[in-house]
Amino acid sequence: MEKTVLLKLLTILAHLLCFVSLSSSSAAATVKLINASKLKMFVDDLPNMPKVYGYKVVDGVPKSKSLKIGMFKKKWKFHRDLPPTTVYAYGLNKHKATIPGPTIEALNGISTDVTWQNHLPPNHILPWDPTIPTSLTKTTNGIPTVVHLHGGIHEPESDGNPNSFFTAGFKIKGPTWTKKSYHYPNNQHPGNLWYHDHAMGLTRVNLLAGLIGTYIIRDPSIESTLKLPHGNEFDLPLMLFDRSFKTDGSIFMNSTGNNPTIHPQWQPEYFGDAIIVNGKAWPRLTVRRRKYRFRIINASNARFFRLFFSNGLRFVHVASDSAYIGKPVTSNETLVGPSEITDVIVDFSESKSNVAILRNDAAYPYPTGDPVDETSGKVMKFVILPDKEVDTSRIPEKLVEYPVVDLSSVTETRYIAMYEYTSDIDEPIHLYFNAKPYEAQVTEIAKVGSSEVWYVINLTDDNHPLHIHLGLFKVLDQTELVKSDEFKDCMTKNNDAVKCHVDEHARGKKVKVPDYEKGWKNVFKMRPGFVTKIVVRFAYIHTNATYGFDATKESGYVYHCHILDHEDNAMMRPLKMIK
Ligand SMILES: *[C@@H]1O[C@H](CO)[C@@H](O)[C@H](O)[C@H]1NC(C)=O
Ligand SMILES: *[C@@H]1O[C@H](CO)[C@@H](O)[C@H](O)[C@H]1NC(C)=O
Ligand SMILES: *[C@@H]1O[C@H](CO)[C@@H](O)[C@H](O)[C@H]1NC(C)=O
Ligand SMILES: *[C@@H]1O[C@H](CO)[C@@H](O)[C@H](O)[C@H]1NC(C)=O
Ligand SMILES: *[C@@H]1O[C@H](CO)[C@@H](O)[C@H](O)[C@H]1NC(C)=O
Ligand SMILES: CC(=O)N[C@H]1CO[C@H](CO)[C@@H](O)[C@@H]1O
Ligand SMILES: [Cu+2]
Repeated sequence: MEKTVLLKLLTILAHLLCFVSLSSSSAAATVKLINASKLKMFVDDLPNMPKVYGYKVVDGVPKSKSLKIGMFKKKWKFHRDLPPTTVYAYGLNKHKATIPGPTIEALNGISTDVTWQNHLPPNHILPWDPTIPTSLTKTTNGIPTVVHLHGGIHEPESDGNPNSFFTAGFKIKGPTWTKKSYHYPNNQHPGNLWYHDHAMGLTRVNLLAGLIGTYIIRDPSIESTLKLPHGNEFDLPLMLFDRSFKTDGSIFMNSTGNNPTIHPQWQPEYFGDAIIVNGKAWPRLTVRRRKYRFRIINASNARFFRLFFSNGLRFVHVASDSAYIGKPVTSNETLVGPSEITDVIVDFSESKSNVAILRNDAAYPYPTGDPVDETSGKVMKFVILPDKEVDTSRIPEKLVEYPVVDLSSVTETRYIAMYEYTSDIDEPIHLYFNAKPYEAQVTEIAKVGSSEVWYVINLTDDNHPLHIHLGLFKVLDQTELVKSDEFKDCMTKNNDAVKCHVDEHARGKKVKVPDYEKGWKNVFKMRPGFVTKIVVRFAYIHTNATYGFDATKESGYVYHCHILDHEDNAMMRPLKMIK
């Protein structure tokens, strides 16, 4: 605790020191931006990110493995006609580092240890903000980083707590830092995870700079019988994000806050005008006339994607976030919130044309913001070879059924209200859960092995993707608030959902949860003006077993909004486990 107080004092001191130089440099900057719509689309091939195996095979038997993965500052070409961009990239070495980083392949039951090494020079390439709760207090001391494996079920010391950050060579370590090498047991259900930076107050800029990558856990005993498309050619992660660029190729992030007298740099939502897939702007992929599996990860700071194909091809959902769903669900479009993962089969043999454009029509901010234009409305192009192929992969009738949660076993009910605070000029200053900053004493204390019901009450105008570390959840229902202004007034005064009679206000229209999102999730889009009821499980969902590690240790876990700009300021709260 004392360390945290000290850190806060240092932060305040740093504000005083940094404010002048940072704000004057941002005011002086006259940036020349690239108009993304002038970049020719579909000229770069979709990269297939390098694979790194989190296990080794000895005499035919898979065994645990230790990896060293670094973070490097380097140049990256996002588009044929863009100058090389300075980025931060994960990789086995600087030369091999990519954006996104290598895809880590792990096996169920075989643990992977990763020493994440920071090789970043001291000055950040993007405008951070010293006035939000942050791990970066001076421009010259190194860039704090810490890796979170999103969707992972592992001990707190390996969870990448925002205050477990470290700079190059582990020179500066955050107050909750405990170890260099992270241990991922991989004992969970098979599925899609991703790793990304999580440093306090820097998540949005560290990810924007490129610190993201895919992590897949496979379980051959379950997946081999499904016979879904597999192998390097037919089973591909697609990591989507949006970025804006300056004419010199550097990433553009506005360095003037929307409330500059309060936060000189922080803006509530980052949107870029170029849509990037696996590190290339509007790439193309030549595909065979057969089925493919795409693990689509939305790694943008704030952009939602509602994806559909220009030629009517459909998505067959097999999983959402990290877990298989019970049965495949077919849809013509799919909405992916920040950090959500959708896992789909696309059968190109059903295509009537030889070209399919993957498009996006989600407004930004979602759902009430601006419509997309021709530029942000396109994602990538598939060129479909003319000859139909023999395809031995299939879409089974049943996928993977997990034990159902017995709602009578729920031991705790919580109300999680989302608040946004605005300034005199009606611009957001910060956002909190339950009117509490991150540093306020932990209020969400859950029992290992238990199930809880959370009512998530969205009192803001935005859709916030809620992400819970460690636990998985199912969305039970979404109900609109009636007399919502009266309710919001009461909540603003009392911050007490029971006293404000949430049950009498949660009586409006119900919005159906799409079938493909009815499985176990770790992120869900919380609609504005709605109460979303979820059941959270703190145990393995596939066996119902409790964790084989001590989840009760410090630094505990967190839950947060996955719009990174919100998470950083500070729509995030601690989550503590007890026995
Ligand atoms: C970018 O270029 C397009 C097409 O030429 C034009 O319609 C649009 O207004 C430009 N956008 C900006 C921000 O200059
Ligand atoms: C940056 O943000 C400020 C404050 O919101 C705004 O006035 C300015 O136009 C923005 N600059 C660019 C280049 O978008
Ligand atoms: C990605 O997530 C962001 C933030 O939640 C969201 O705004 C955007 O629509 C998502 N995009 C896709 C393609 O899912
Ligand atoms: C998808 O189907 C729904 C319902 O049939 C329809 O309302 C929607 O317009 C379709 N979307 C696209 C992109 O075709
Ligand atoms: C899973 O475990 C919990 C807690 O021990 C128990 O209440 C629940 O009934 C179990 N569910 C199944 C499907 O076994
Ligand atoms: C867009 C929207 O529905 N906004 C609502 C969010 O919730 C608050 C409180 O219930 C309402 O006041 C907003 O109108
Ligand atoms: Cu996360």
